Amino acid sequence: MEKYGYRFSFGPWNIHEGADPFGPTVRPSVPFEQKLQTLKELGFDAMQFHDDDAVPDLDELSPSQIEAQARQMKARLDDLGLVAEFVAPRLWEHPMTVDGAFTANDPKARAYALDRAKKCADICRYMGTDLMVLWLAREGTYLREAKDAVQATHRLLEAVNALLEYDPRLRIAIEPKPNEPMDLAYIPTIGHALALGFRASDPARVGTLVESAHAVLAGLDPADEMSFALAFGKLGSVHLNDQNGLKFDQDRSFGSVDLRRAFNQVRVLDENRFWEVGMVGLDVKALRTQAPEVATKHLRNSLHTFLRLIEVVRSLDRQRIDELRAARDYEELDWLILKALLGR
Ligand code: GLO
Ligand code: MG
Repeated sequence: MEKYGYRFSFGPWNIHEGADPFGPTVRPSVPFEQKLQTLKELGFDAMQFHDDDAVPDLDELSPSQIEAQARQMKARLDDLGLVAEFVAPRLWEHPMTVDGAFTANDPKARAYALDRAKKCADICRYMGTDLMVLWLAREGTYLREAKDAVQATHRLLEAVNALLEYDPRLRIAIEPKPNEPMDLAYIPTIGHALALGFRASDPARVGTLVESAHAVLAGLDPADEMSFALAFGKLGSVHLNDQNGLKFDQDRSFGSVDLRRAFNQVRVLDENRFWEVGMVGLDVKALRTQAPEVATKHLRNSLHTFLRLIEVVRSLDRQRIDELRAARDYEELDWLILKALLGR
């Protein structure tokens, strides 16, 4: 398979049991080892990890036990010729993080969050990656008056700085999302994430991760969000997927809802040589109604849609596009793009 220099990843959560807020799981859990095999078979290069995907129940383990398990996972990846793209602290499921992690009002909850994130930094190191993704899932509130948003912003900055100081080689990519699980999220867009990063103690080590669906949920265009981060050299990774309007986070297969929106993400990434910068993560989930035997096809579809769109992007007549821009003939430019997407 020609991958045009790109490397691709997904996380264990992208082979999913299909539970939603109103119903139980509909597919059996797939053992991690089988997910790794699927990743390999589908032609992906890297696995994304939550800290406890790599080291289950890490809250119960000693530092040396954490190290041993993380190194064991790294060895398993090595065997298969795979790598870990990043490790993300799962700061949204523990009882201590019910009201937020770094922005909780309770100092004990904040201390737990920082301690857990430091363990995650250790796991990153043992797993051979310098990248930590911070999806700030519960950093927000359901009730605006329940937290001080200015103070919360300072607390997020302090947490980022504490992690940068804890591990001088660590890089952080902040993954913003405007809602879900929280109603009112404090870092809803790439602009917010970038602003926080620029104020950090070592801004060069703080970037962002754009997820397509999260941009759409914020009423923004993912390609523009990526462009904004790319303009500052701050796009560390992407979570490509798709989203059918302003609803719950759907994690639909890349390009399956709005092919032109997908095309523009690929175009922006390719025009900016993203293959030299980071990996292409596919944060997609199979539809709830899919039977287990076919519930990995969303990963295949997303990867192949990306690759086909690379071909479309690279086939564009750049000179013609420049002429049409200069002539302000946008209808003709529109037609050029549509013809490319339609295949003739
Ligand atoms: C959920 C997020 C989630 C994160 C993952 C890595 O909406 O997109 O999938 O990307 O947990 O932190
Ligand atoms: Mg994501």
